Amino acid sequence: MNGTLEVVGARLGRRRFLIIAGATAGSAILAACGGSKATDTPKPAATTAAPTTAAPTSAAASAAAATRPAGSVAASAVVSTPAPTATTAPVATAAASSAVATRPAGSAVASSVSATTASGSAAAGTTGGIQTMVIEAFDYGYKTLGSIPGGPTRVQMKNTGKDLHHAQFMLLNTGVTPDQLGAAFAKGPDAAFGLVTFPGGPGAILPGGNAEVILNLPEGQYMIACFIASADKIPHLAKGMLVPLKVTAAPAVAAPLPAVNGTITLFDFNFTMPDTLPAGKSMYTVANTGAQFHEFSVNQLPPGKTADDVKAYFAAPPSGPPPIIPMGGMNALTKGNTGIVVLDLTPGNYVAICNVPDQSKPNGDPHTHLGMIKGFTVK
Ligand SMILES: [Cu+2]
Repeated sequence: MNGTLEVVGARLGRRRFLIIAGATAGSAILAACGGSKATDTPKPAATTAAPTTAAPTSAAASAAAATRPAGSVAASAVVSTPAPTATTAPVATAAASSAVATRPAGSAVASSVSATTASGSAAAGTTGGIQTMVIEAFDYGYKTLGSIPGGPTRVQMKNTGKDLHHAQFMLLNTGVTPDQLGAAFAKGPDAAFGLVTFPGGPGAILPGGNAEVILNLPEGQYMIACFIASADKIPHLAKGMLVPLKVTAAPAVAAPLPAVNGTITLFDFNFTMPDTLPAGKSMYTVANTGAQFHEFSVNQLPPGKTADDVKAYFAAPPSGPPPIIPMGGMNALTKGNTGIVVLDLTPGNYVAICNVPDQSKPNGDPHTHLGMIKGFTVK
């Protein structure tokens, strides 16, 4: 078991790590710079063809833009005993059911998922006709639903831990089970990422923060993972932050997606986006048109720091904390996929970065080394 962890840690440890001073906790957080890794393995067309989010419509603009409540339905208790070989978390019997899926710290990635009850931490409801899925990320696991219907889903992640966390959704290729994916992760990212596609997810957010995205989830077996590593350089997914999510058939009539402020495009290797985003609540469609998978990580710059400082930091071996404050964003999207990032930013200077590794070669450098750092202003 330790050997398994060492393998995972060693693989991810090859990449650069960055130290982020937690604005809330005030303590240093060591986070993996390399967020994820993929091989060039062709994926079945069935799992790669469908974009996760259709073009937004303007019909539901006012309804969706104005509200962001937590799940409005209280979570009811679902008592489950730990399942030794569970491949899925307990199926929610109703939208109000919730589950906690974690593993003990130090357990192998491939070990089984135990599920116990949650109370109020995970809930489902609807907002503007779109269902809401609440994820609590803690040190080290997620409290969230084990099963949701497909279709447009507002995913709200709150970080109640002391570490930096995100929630990367992964859609398993047809026939791949969560246990198989867990076993692949134990061999390293290369083995695992050939088994999935990426539909996005809430980006990295500091302790106490919230990150939100809207994903149009097709039916299938998913897993949610945190690739960020702590000071011990072990990615959080090896500490319990790798949990299954079953997405069942979407309702016959899908809820309309909300209107957005615009589109942010990810490509090999940069971002096409406005130079200025509005302060306060805004929503952007994030589309990956590149060949590789990419993320849109939103980071505020501390006073006096510039995007060039961030570029200089990533261009050299990391020394000390990078001049960035993680503020959410959209986690990795496979080519052709889109999602909506929900932002609530204060005025200031920011950078969008992509920490996903270069997939054109084994153990490629993060895209931050290939130019995927773009400054923008919020006002
Ligand atoms: Cu990228």
